Amino acid sequence: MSAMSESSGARTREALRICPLCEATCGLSVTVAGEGGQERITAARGDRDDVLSRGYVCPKGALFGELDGDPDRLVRPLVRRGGRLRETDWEEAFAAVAEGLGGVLAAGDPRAVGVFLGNPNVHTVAGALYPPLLVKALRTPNLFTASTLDQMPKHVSGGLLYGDPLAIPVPDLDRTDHLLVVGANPLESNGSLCTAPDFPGRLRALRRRGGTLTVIDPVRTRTARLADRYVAVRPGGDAPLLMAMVQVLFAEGLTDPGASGPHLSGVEDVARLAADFTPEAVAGACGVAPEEIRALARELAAAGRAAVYGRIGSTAVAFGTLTSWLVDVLNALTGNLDRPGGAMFPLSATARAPRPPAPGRGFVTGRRRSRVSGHPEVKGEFPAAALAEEIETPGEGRIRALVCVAGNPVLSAPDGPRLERALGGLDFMVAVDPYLNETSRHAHVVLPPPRPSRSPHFDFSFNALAVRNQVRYTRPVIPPRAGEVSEGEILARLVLCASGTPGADPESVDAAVVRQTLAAAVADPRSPVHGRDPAGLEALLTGENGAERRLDLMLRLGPYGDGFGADPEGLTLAGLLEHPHGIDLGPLRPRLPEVLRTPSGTVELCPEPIAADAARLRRHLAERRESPGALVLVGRRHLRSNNSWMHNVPGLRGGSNRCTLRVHPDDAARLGLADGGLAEIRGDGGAVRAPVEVTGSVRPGVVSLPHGWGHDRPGTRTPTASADPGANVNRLLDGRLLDPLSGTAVLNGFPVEVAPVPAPADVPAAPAPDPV
Ligand SMILES: Nc1nc2c(c(=O)[nH]1)N[C@H]1C(S)=C(S)[C@@H](COP(=O)(O)OP(=O)(O)OC[C@H]3O[C@@H](n4cnc5c(=O)[nH]c(N)nc54)[C@H](O)[C@@H]3O)O[C@H]1N2
Ligand SMILES: Nc1nc2c(c(=O)[nH]1)N[C@H]1C(S)=C(S)[C@@H](COP(=O)(O)OP(=O)(O)OC[C@H]3O[C@@H](n4cnc5c(=O)[nH]c(N)nc54)[C@H](O)[C@@H]3O)O[C@H]1N2
Ligand code: SF4
Ligand SMILES: [Mo]
Repeated sequence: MSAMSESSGARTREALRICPLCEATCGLSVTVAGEGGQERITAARGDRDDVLSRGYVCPKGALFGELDGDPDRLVRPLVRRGGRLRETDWEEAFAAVAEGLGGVLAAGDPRAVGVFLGNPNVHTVAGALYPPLLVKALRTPNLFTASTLDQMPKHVSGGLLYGDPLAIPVPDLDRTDHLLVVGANPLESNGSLCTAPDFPGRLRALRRRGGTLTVIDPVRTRTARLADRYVAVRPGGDAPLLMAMVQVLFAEGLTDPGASGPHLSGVEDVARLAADFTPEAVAGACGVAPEEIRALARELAAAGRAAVYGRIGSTAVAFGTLTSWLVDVLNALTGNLDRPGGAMFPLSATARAPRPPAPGRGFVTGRRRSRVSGHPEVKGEFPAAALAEEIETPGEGRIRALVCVAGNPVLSAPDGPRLERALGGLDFMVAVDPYLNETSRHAHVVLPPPRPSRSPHFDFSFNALAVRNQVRYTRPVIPPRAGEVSEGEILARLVLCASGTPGADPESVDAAVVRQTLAAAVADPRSPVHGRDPAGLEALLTGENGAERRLDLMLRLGPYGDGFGADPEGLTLAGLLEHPHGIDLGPLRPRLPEVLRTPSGTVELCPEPIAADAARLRRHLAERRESPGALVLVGRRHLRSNNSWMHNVPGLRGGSNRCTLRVHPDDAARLGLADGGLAEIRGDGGAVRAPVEVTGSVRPGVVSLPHGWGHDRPGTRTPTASADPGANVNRLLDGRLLDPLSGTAVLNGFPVEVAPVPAPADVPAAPAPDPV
């Protein structure tokens, strides 16, 4: 796996590392130069032998070394003393956490500690293994994550349909004949909730084999330009549009659930629910002509194997849960749910081993309510948009301390300025983050994880969303420096602080999980280790540290595992390490009814909360007023970036990767906006300014502004990002617009007003003094 060479006098070696920078999880082959503590990555290429990515790499992955080696990354912890953050050693930093967190916890109200978990947690080993333990140890109801800025609607719809919020079908990209994309731009994002390295190549392959691609998006994106049919929907118009497609399928007798039919219940209820959403009734709201809606439905029904796939433009919208549900309903009604070439459930190597189908407890939300606005809990979380008010609003149960792991909510969540004020007023905040940025600058302690090259990689989340079952693991490419603390250890030590035992051995956190898991497994008659001695099994685990032993445990008890000898051919960590390019576990296979955990044991196609939300949609359509000239804003992503944290890497800046406001020429002319001029954008939450880019790619009435910008705050240490800070789009929001079923912020399709900012030369000069 790692070959040494001496070229031009410099000592280099090659090593493998799964790319952690987006959901595609490409295998990289990296060149490591230097020696000892000075080793660094000097090049990154696609690993041609990787079982999933087969050599693919995107421009971002190719710059893995530059990102990894960013000199502005923190290498030592920071502790606030006398109002200022200063570098210190790990012992002092953890002591400060124990004191700060301990002080708040000592008052006896677990609600006083909030937790925010950001997106990179799904890209790290530590982020998968420790945050659940941290939340449990804190016993706090105040958990907030990036999910309520993103895919929470998909969890709710999966929870209601299948009884398991983690049951998310993915399009079987390589075998489908027809892909209908709703609000996703994989040519920029590289795919999401669908792990598929070289997504663009897979779309081209679909077209080469005679398949068709349809894209529904208010913006004619690079993905849309590949499509056979492009539908310029009004932002937020997908719920009525897809509802009308369902209506057409029933009205024209085009439904045929196929092999999944026997597992569906509530089909007739869906027919009744959709009956009055005719294409004519929704055309105004979604901005799509009735004939085009009928064509979309007919093409979907006529395609041999088809998949409907929705992403952020279908989730972070006002009817996000309803739209996410409709995506799966369309797949089910056309016989494409759970069939090859349709939308399928991957089976990852660390998932629970399949069990005979059995009714489950189903999925409920609202077991608790948030203190200030009464938002229902969803999957144990409250809306990220409600974090600021939970800190700011006085009274019992107020959040006084925050643990923020891999999150930058000041930029990524609505109403950043309010959140900044709130964070500034906390009694204690600890951030686990490699950067001193807009959010971590408010912390009392910042704990930086090692660079990705010095961290292990396993895709606990994305293997369960991949278009092919496979498993890969990479150990740190470069051994940790002396005194460097792995992110696993950082988080384990936070768990210990939360448990009131800050001095305990961090490995004891993993050992406790291993013991608990084994105790449950040996007591379970369906487990391959039923009746065995747990201490004997624990002794069989391999791995260099607690995190690796937990991975070994999950692999061995998982669907492909060796069951501790029950299947000698099965997976173990040791076996996986012998396959540095990964192990292919085959194409996706049908999994109904085994995935189902609903009370009825069926796919409950028309759950009550969804029916109630359809009534909200009906009211929304009835009350809708056309106001000429009204503008709504949508987001966008750029290939060489990722959310808020890659703007400090010079190689990933410039070109079209800019924070500009894209405006249709008609709107630009009407509003007096010039290409390259400055615009002021106003929303309910505030105003920002950005340069205008006039382009016919956006639908009239729609403007597009990317998120993750706004690096103009004082006290950060990201000089490259701050040199050209861009505007924080989320300042435009006041945090009140949410999809009510999931608590997800409406980040797409919210109203704004746009006006030109006169260039200095255009400002009328002050009247000249009277010539006397
Ligand atoms: N208007 C608008 N807002 C949006 C979106 C949108 O489309 N429009 N998209 C939303 C979406 S989909 C998401 S997922 C969120 C993301 O929201 P966040 O998760 O809050 O933001 P990120 O920019 O992903 O930054 C996460 C933080 O993790 C740090 N980090 C990077 N690598 C690591 C690591 O290995 N370990 C640790 N501990 N930290 C690390 C970074 O420095 C950064 O501070 O933003 C959301 N916000
Ligand atoms: N390069 C890069 N890759 C990324 C990220 C990144 O920031 N940069 N972020 C990662 C993350 S955290 C995520 S969640 C994924 C997101 O992955 P994607 O969802 O594929 O990301 P976007 O490129 O934002 O595409 C969303 C599309 O939805 C469209 N849209 C907006 N509103 C609506 C609407 O109402 N209806 C419809 N039909 N479409 C609408 C937008 O115009 C946009 O083209 O990307 C991931 N990958
Ligand atoms: S597509 Fe994503 S995972 Fe693959 S190289 Fe690019 S950033 Fe890395
Ligand atoms: Mo996301």
